[in-house]
Amino acid sequence: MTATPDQLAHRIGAPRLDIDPFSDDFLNNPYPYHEEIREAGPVVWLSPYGIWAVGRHEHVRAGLNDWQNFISSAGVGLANFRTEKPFRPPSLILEADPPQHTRSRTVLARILSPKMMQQVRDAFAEQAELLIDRLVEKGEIDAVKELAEVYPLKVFPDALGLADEGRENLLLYGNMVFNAFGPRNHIFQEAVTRYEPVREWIMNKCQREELRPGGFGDLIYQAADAGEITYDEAPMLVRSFLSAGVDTTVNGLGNAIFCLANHPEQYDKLVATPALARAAFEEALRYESSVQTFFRTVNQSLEFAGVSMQENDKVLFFLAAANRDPRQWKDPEVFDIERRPVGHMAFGSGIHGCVGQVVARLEGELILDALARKVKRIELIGQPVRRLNNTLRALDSLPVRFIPH
Ligand code: OVM
Repeated sequence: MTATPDQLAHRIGAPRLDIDPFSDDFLNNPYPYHEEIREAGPVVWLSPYGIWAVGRHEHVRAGLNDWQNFISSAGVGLANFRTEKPFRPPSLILEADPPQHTRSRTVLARILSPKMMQQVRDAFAEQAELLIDRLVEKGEIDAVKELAEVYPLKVFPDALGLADEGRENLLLYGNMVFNAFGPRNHIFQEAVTRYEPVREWIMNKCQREELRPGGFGDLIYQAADAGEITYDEAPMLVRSFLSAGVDTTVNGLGNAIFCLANHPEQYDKLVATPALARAAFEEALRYESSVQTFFRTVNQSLEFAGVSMQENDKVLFFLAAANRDPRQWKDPEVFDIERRPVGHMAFGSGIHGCVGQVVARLEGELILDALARKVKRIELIGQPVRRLNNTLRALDSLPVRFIPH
């Protein structure tokens, strides 16, 4: 985005920071930078990309709830689809505004409903039991490779109705999709290189023949049968499940176990009261948000928090910074599973708020509940290794020992 001197003059009212939110340094430890952005002002100009950054809870929430002014159809990454070619055909839900967004969302929200969660709950619970039993038996494990990646790759594709073969390709796809919301930096390039060989596999899995009748994927095609969406839209909405349904929960679980391993007194509370499983997962989402950021695009020139923004400006909303904003949370740097962090931004907010959050919460609850009942103590036995991603807070490895009751 190139701004004229005149446009830049408008921006003098806002603080400017020379921070690259997609640098290795930022992504390794974003929290000091989040604080800098929050404390500089409600809206900050990030000069390396010529974008706005919003890090305070009140303003992240307000921006995400104003879908008419902060639109998604021009992309929710750094690229502006009005002027740059999207790296893949835009999502019909994430990268869409009403009325298209509403039609897509209605179908996906019905499939991912609380009622549907009752139907899959027993199957999801059984897999959590089996997995944690197996890992307790093993003792020393990598909680990312053997737990956080394994569980979502089992239960979610099962519910979608995908065959077993090649499911690990979904990790490469999710990793690439979430990197593509950032710039074309080395992290993105490496993700694309790893994804390239599985591109055909992913696209093929969006076809009806690949999806077990009655599964979440087939239910999208049934919505097309009923005339709610077109047959062209159905595979694209299956693609949304494949894009957003795995890497998000993988990192939600990985981050939750990371938090509990680093805060043994909190894990003790969970063991004493396994019914805290759902609350513990929620607090981990606040404290280490899997999805750290999303962009919006300014539809028409406007004022936001006293700052003039121009049509087509990109605005980066820091969900994870909002989740540690001291204006919103008491002792935000304290991980406390009894906090009940209502209003956290980890699932976004407004019409684009995560449509799959009931699935994510179910997975989080069932894994943490099984852990609490079967594992007395989680010991870190090696250095956790980060996986840098332009959007996700992710781990590559988390070596732990599970001490059984
Ligand atoms: C989609 C999509 C992709 C990534 C994330 C997401 C968090 C949605 O393709 O619709 O939501």
